[in-house]
Amino acid sequence: MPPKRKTSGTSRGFTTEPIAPAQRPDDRPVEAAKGRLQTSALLTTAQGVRLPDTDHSLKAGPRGPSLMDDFHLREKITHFDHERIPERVVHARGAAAHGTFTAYGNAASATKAGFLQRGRETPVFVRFSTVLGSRGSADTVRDVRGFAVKFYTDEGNFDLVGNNMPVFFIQDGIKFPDVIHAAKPHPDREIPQAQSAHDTFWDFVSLHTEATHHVMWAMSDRGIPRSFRTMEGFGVHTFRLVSADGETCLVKFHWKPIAGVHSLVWEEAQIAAGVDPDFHRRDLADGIDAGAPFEYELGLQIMPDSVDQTFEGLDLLDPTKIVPEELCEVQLVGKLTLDRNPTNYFAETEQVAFHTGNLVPGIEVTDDPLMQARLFSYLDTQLTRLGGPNFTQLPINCPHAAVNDNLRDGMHQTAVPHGVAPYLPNSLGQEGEPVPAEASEGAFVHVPREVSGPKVRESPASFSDHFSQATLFWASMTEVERSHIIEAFTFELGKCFEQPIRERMLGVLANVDTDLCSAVAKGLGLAAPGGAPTAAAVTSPALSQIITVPGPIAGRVIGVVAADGADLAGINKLRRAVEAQGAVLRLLAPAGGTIKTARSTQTVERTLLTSRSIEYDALVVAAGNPDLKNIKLTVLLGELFRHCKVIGAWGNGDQVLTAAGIDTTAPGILLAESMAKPYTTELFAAIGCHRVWERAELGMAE
Ligand code: HDD
Repeated sequence: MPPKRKTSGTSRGFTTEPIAPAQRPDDRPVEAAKGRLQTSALLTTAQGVRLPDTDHSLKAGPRGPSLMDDFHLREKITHFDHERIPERVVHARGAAAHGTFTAYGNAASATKAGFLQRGRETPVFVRFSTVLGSRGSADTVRDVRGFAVKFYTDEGNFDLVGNNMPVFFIQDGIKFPDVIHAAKPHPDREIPQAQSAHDTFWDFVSLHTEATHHVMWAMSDRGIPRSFRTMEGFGVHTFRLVSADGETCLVKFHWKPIAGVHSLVWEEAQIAAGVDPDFHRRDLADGIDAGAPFEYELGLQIMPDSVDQTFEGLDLLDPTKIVPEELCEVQLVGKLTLDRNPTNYFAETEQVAFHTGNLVPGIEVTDDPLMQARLFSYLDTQLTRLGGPNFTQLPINCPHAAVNDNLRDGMHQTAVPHGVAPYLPNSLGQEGEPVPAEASEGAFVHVPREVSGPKVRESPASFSDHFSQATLFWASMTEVERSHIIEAFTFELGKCFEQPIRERMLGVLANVDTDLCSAVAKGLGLAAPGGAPTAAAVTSPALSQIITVPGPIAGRVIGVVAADGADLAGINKLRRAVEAQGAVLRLLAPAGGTIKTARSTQTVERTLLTSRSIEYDALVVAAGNPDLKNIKLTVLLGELFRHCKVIGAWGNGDQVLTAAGIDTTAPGILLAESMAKPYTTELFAAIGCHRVWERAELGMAE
């Protein structure tokens, strides 16, 4: 019997006190963000007892033993001992930001989801991550990047827990522990950290050929993004959208970065892993602080909800397959802007809990067997990681929609529920008691779908095509990108010790493309096996990330090399132009302090000792110090040159380039008489193309 609908109460109130608004992430004022306890102006214990001293333990005399009496010492040390929680079993290293999603409204006919209705603004929290490394590992390792978005919608939280690659290693979630065991460090010595370049990973991949398409992405430049700002994101699985009148369609989610899709080169990634392991995390926080938000558009590939759930012959339930954009357009339906850094890493970035089952009316999952296993895993893992079932009460996980559940008790319960009958129906009918919602009141009502079939442990026959899209990916790459893929496979397999694993993997590559296989085999000094690659029927140019039309340069870093006597007026002019683009100029000099001329002074932001080339998207030598010569500067410029980055100079700055051995006639070396508008226009256009790939094509670089 449905419970009675009651609006007014009886003598004993019965409500679950909704989480206080001040605890919610969007409207959390500074006070609440600091946490419940941080309200006293004076130092206290956790119990609120004021403390006179926190530097000396209570002892029997200055040289005597510490006393059990010292409640402050015991509380302080005990709390410290328990500061860490288990890191995520995968995606342990991450960085996050707050922001807003604004819907364009053109998805409204496909889904009733409120946050996709025209003009609707929804607060979001986005966590980017690497998959394999521990919490303290380096950002720039070759790996998949997580791209997890929590939408705090009016209808409840919706989590889009995606990656920066549109396909996955495996087709069935039951293999997830296996692929992760294979990819994580070896269990005996716990090495290598945050790397896929080792035997067990390639053993798994070569034995589970469904991973082939995925490793093509991972070995491509997508595995080493330049910035979270320059990564695409993908929901990977096919989802089902439900419209207001009950019509359904199948959909793939995409995030398209406004800044374009750009990557590091492998040597940069390796240098950064040592020189600045926080490279991506720093870039995210600094970029937001500098007023250059991270921006993406949400795209949908909308396909008919057919009985067999295929599109143009592609099985939409197979997470190792993409739907090429050329076959189904990505329609842009809203904009994501990340513009606020977290206040506290642990409280927000570490404690945020995503779950693929956090859905809102209008968005449902499909029967993709990878997704089905995920629906179990995410909630389950938080019980260990966050210590119990009440993690939704943590401010970062707390919905912004009103909550009235009948969930009670458990570890870390912070709500104080009222009433005596937390069950439905009940005959006590008290004020605030929840009643089930009607569909017209926004209830999540699953689309009724027939489900039938024999109980079997099998995959559909369509899942056995493991190579055609790996070949499509390879065929869609430019020459430069292909050379990077060859190098990556050769590097990774070159780090394997077991010859049979290398040979088996070459056998896999032989089924993708003969040239790829023979180039990798050559690099390994092995014979290329024969295979049976099917020629790619079509290519998908959208998969390539090499561009010739300049994109925006917001968030890019331009270094300017100078010393005392440099053209400071020119530097100022350049700085103003750079900042107008949302980019950053960093003044780099042989020593710290200031650079002086007779008329002005500028503060040095980096020295040759504290700087490496990975920090800069371009480096320009100012006029005024033609004699500047320094081995560190030579290395810096040499790396920028080899990594196909823009290098420039004005006035007599070109003499510094020549002294450092830079061929000033090479592509992407931009020289000017003086710092003026035509030069900055040329400079920004070159940086907007990300790299000067002609240098690689001419064999001058990389
Ligand atoms: Fe997962 C975390 C993305 C398959 C089990 N996953 C996690 C995160 C991302 C993804 C971005 C980090 C979330 C955060 O920042 O907190 N995972 C994916 C994608 C997948 C995928 C795009 C395939 C399309 N995952 C997958 C499978 C399983 C899991 C098949 C298990 C059956 N994933 C987990 C997990 C994690 C997780 C163990 C670890 C920490 C967490 O959930 O909260 O439950």
